[in-house]
Amino acid sequence: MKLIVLLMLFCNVSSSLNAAEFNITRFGATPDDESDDTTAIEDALTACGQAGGGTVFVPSGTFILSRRNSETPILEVPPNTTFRGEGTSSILKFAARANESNFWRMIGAPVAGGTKNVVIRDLHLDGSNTHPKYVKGETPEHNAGLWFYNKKHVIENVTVLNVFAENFSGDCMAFSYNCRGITVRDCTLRNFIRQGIQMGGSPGSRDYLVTGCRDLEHSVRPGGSTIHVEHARGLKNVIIENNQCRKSILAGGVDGMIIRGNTVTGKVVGNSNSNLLICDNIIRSGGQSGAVMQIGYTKGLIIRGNIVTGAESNPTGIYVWGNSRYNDQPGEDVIISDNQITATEHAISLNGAKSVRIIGNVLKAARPLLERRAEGVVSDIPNEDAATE
Ligand SMILES: [Ca+2]
Repeated sequence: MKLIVLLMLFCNVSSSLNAAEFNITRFGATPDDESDDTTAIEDALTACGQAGGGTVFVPSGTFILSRRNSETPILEVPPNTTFRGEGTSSILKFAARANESNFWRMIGAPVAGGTKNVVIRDLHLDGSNTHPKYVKGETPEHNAGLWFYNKKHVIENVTVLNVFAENFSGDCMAFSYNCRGITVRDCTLRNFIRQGIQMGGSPGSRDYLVTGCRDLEHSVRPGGSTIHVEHARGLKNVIIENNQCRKSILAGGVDGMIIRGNTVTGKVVGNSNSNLLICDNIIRSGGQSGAVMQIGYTKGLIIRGNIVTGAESNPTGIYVWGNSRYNDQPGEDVIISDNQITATEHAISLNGAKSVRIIGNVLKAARPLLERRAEGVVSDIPNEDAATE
């Protein structure tokens, strides 16, 4: 204990000269053994917070983490902190009993006060999940790698860079209440039972960027999407760009969203967005049912320059819909242009849509355009190829 105090003092002194570094092994963390390292890493983060910020360093090796008694993040990253390792050799891993209980959340913001100016990088997070798929009541679906969520305090300016997160029975990474300015860049995901990257929000949440991320081949059955926005609650300005997704992108409830340049094996689905641009993506059906791209209740929608390829199971390429008894917003102010769409039945299907312009698409389908409950459709598809039902 004396040693730890001395080291903390040393770190405090050195922080006045340059950003202090807090190596978790100097706080008692031991790599590659059975001993639990939770307290040691907590102490390193606490010392960094008390110093006003700095770098908490995780050297190569496997360090074991366990849940405490609460549902809060196990490791709380204080403001002005870089939490970093050396890459995939720096492993933070849940104890095996994570498989038997819920609410293990590895890294997040302090419950008291939130956080800001945080970088999490060059780490390998392992949730130790051995459940092969989601089974209600059995799979601990709230065990996550990153979990940034705070009901009372703001979480601002968080960058996650080059993190490999795998084997989580819930989400690999999750951002929700009170998050602002979130960047997830060049991260790799594998074996999530729920979502790869889950984004939600609350009033005031804004400015999320997910780019350069991918999921590797899974040896469990993911129940969710590679990238997912749900319970957005007023979230504004989300960019999902240049990711490689083996599962779908599902994104709803956002005002101001760009889904651009992604390669998706699965679907692109979104409901109740406004001001949504979906462009330059390559979307190939993963064999699910329904349309390959399916966008509902959206005002202000541009779908441009995508390559959309359906399988036998996806009779429709792009489906724009709205105006139901649950939500009277039609798909409104829509431009569908310059896409290449291949589908067994309909390339483009409108159902509950208003003010739609369809131009310059290359369509390979039994019927290029199906219109139902649609008004104000301007299309360059010859009349004899369009159908109204
Ligand atoms: Ca250890």
